[in-house]
Amino acid sequence: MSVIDKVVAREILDSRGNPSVEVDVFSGKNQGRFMVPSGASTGQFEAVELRDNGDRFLGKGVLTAVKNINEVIAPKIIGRDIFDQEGLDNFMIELDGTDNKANLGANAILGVSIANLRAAAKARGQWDFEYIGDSKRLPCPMLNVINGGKHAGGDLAIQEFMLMPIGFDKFSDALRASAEIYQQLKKYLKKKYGGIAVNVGDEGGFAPPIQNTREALQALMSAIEETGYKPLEQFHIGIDAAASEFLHDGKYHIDGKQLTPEEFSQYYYELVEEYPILLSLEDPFDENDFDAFASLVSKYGSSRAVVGDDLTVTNVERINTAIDKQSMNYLLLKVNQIGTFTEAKKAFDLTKSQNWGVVISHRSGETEDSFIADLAVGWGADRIKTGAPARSERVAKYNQLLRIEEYLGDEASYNNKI
Ligand code: 2PG
Ligand code: MG
Repeated sequence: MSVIDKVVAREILDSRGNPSVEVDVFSGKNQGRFMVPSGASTGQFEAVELRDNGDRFLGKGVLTAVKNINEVIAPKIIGRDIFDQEGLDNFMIELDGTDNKANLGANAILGVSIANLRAAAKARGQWDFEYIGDSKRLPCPMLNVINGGKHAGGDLAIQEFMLMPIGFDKFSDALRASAEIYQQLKKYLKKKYGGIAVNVGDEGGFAPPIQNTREALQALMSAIEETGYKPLEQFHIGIDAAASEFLHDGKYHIDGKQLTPEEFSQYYYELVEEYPILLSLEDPFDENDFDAFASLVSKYGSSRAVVGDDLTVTNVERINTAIDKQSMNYLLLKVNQIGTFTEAKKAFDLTKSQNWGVVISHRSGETEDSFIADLAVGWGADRIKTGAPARSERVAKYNQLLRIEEYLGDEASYNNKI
């Protein structure tokens, strides 16, 4: 039997320069490590990310979470079978004793959960994705090339504008084409708005002084065409509105206007009609407005991806509400929204039981950890969203997908379905 011999946690820095948790789990000569990410446009119902408050790191230190791992969790899990992932996760949930991991911290619990999984994969001599599941399908990447909202310092309300390379046979070709467009977009933005336009936001996408959605979409369309690719045939576009972030006093503040929820629905209808390339709409409305989400699903059926992120926070209870109300047809899955591998898998399975799609997602505060690339392949997730094809914490995931594709050779497939 392979058991946990030692657990060591430490405080590290994430891609925004804020502290985060890193955990090592040791079993004999096998070591599993996980670096926990952190969001900015976090959903109200996410599991609790424990921060120290006080003076260190302007209150953002994570030494309490680190201590919880080293002194509370570690002594109680030494000797556990590393292959009993569900047992470990359930044990930590019970030890925490709250329903949102407020005691020990989701950042503490998740670190141990995934580090254990990786130690187990090593013990089996497998890649993480092989240990996680049987799928050999590479996900379609959603590459965030224009950053707005909380991830940038400008006036663009919509948080993310993403390239979706649908019309390719291989992941590596899809990534290459997207990287080419990213470089072309840089030239386009520089020419149109000056050098300041190619500064980048939290996820490596450009943060130009664009103030409205249509202008950003137009920039993307131009970059796709100027690079020689065909909109619709080869590329679609996804957006993440993260709409809760610009809802104030019942109105959505966007494009210099203040829209009621009804007016904002109309705004989407017109946008999709003008830009049929718009395939995926994430968090289009406030995170508690299941009904507004549902109206988009009933209008578009499966011809558009209506994606729940802050709406559902990778939480089966919220996903069940979305099922009852038919509020979405795609789940955005972030492991740190819920805090254990086992619960994330339950969210995945529940979503798939509805024949809905799943996008595995990074956070805006990331690390060089590439676990979510393996997760997306192992589970056979439909899509992965992990930022621009630039900045190492973003490309770490795309690069791991390139390695996996190479390793799988002819057995690899690519999800180029709409
Ligand atoms: C999102 C994410 C990732 P954050 O809203 O989907 O892009 O942002 O990590 O800030 O919640
Ligand atoms: Mg989102």
